[in-house]
Amino acid sequence: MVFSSWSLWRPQCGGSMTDFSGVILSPGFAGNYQSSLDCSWRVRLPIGFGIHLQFLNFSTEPVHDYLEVRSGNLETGTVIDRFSGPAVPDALFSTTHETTLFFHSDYSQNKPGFHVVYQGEGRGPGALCQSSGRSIRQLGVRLQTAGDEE
Ligand SMILES: [Ca+2]
Repeated sequence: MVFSSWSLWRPQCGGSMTDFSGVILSPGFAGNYQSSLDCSWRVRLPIGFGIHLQFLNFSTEPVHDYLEVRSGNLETGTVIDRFSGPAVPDALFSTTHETTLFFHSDYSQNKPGFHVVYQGEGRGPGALCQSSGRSIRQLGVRLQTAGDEE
């Protein structure tokens, strides 16, 4: 029993999560991660939910090893932020219902890596209306600008 729950929680290189809360650990945490890793963890929640990310531990080789937080999936998502070095990043909120964490390490100098917890949070119908209202306004401005140029 103890052995099976340990293997369940053993840090892995990447994963796919749909739970409303969870833990993301660099491979081998709290020992050092390995060299030459490219791991991605994807969190998918229902539309209308974002996730809070909280960094409990963070340490990578500066510049060469880094953790990226991307909105959407690995292929088409945009990078929200990239973290590297010894400083523990501040908590952040990803507003998209799908968020990907991507970790890269190069060929040398490994560190303990990271321990991140996430928690889903509904943005509510008010938040959704607000963001669509903003895109309509932006569209209006673009149309107006295009008209002025003609
Ligand atoms: Ca390295």
